[in-house]
Amino acid sequence: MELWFTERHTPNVKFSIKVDRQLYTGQSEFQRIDVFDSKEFGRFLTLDGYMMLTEKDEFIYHEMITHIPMAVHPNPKNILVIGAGDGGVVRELTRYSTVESIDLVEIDELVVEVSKKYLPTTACRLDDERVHIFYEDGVKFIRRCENKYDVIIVDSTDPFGPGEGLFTKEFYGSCNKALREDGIMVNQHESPFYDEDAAAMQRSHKRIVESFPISRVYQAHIPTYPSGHWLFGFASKKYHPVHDLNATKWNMLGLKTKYYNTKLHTGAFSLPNYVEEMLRDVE
Ligand code: AG3
Repeated sequence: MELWFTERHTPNVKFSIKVDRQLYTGQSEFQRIDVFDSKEFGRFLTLDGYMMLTEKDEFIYHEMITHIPMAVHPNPKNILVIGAGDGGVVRELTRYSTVESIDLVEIDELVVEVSKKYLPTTACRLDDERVHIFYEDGVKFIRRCENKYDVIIVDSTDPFGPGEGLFTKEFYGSCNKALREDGIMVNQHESPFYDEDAAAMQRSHKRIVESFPISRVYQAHIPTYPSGHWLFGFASKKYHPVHDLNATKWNMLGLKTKYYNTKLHTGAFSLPNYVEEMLRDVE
């Protein structure tokens, strides 16, 4: 018997991974949570049937969403992470000894529990004493924050279901207010490739451009997400993602990364023409 996980990437395209074993399935108040094991990608986590991470390629996503803002901000001490209950972003953040506090706001406590149990390679630093976990809707949490954070990382699901609010104008406005005057926000920005994802990515970019003085988009290839071509948003009040990168300083930290490096940092902001055009259309 063959067992396969399939995510529909468009009405006409499916992506499948052969499954060895299903390790967990459960329904929380918010979503269906599954963990599978596979030969090709190791363990992987899906929410409502959408791929969140696999052990094989999560390093690309987590390093790119974390180290880009951390290398640009000259002194990031107070960090807010929204979503990210799998612990991947926190794992990368805790590697910086200069970070003083990490507030993790995850709407679904069960995602954290399941990740701790079945995904020890990502959920391995959630017990760090600098980490404070709040089980709450990020949209509501951030309304109460003002001038508090140096970096905000929005590690959301797609813009429907529990993560929908994390793509709204109101939310980006709250992020701006929650950041200090030189703060940076980075978010998971969908893909430019398939029509529906591209439309979501344009909507999101438009709202961020309206909410921040500096807003650029960068890319990475993530094999298990739709089309494999994925974008992140970099929004900031003061720092430019490329001109304000202090590569020497970051390299002096001596962090060993598998994907991110400071040359790739600069390159990641150079986008294909069709993507630049889509962004320009909404700027
Ligand atoms: N965040 C979800 C990225 C979107 C994936 N979309 C999809 N498969 N349709 C990933 C969380 C990792 N910490």
